[in-house]
Amino acid sequence: MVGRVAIGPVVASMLALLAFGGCGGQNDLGAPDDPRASKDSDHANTERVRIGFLVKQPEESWFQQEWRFAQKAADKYGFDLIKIGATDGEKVLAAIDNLAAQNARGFVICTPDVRLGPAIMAKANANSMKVFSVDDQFVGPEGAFMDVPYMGISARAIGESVGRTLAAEFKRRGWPIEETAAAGITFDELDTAHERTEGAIAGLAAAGFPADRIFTAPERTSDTEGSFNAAGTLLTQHPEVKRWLVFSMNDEGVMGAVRAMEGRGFTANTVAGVGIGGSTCLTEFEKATPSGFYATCLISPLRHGYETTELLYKWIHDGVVPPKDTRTQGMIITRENYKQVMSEQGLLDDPGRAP
Ligand code: FCA
Repeated sequence: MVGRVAIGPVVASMLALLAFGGCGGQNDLGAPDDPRASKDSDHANTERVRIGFLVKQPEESWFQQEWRFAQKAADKYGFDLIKIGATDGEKVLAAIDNLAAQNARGFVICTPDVRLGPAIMAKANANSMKVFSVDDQFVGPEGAFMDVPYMGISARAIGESVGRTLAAEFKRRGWPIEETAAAGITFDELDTAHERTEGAIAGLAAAGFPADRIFTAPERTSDTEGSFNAAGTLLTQHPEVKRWLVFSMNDEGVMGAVRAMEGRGFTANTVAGVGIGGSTCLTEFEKATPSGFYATCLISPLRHGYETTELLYKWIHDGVVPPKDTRTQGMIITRENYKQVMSEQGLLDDPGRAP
């Protein structure tokens, strides 16, 4: 279902981008930047706007892609974009101070810890900055999501499409169930991650894959190394499994598990992993010989990078309040079709796509 309905909104957003194209510069007044300039809203239309974009894992391709598309919005509308890798709470708060000193009017953020939400908002409000949260949603002191504009993926539906894809691959390959299990590398402290892997489990189950053949292992960090370690534990616990289906919260989570399985002699014939992302997995798809990384659910760094920054800019510059909660969709891609789909989605339009 995700695959079928995904094209619409993404194409629509790209058409919207085209429709806006060519009118860049209307707000580029070319005034020299003065860090001492007033942040008074009366001045909103006479200063060049400066916006931050903070990400929790600057080494991850997904976040580099978000930055790349955010820069496109900055270039189009003529504002300054300040990209900051903020990998822990201390760095986030220091980055906000730094942005305030540079007279930035707001920032987009994927926070390294969703529970920093109240501290981030307190500091932003003290500096009259507007905030747009992306990917990971702020959690307030009572554990509820905070009322801050947010764009995230449709985590549950995307997870379900991963589960269905794994189940279909299991059937297509004719693997005997008694030799097969599914490995889910989980990161339950983050809601969007929990929803993705729970969705994958539900998708597998809905397609008839037995629940008692699904094993999960928590990763300590949501990167390839964290997943590699979590999968190592799982493999030690289940030496009887001869064929693995793999899912996780992102491409890194699947890739780490696939690497751990390769280290124990598993190959593309005995592992089928389906990620979520579409950036990190490219090296897998580009390999001459297929690996156990079979597919991914492509999500949109274009929307998460460009649109969030554009909405924040319009909020700051034009007073247009952004939508509170936007969930983007995904579509399954494999090494067979990724080039075509990604170029249709405007994701392969620059050489060196992961800057
Ligand atoms: C989270 C994950 C990233 C990416 C993003 C959309 O922030 O950590 O890998 O999947 O959601």
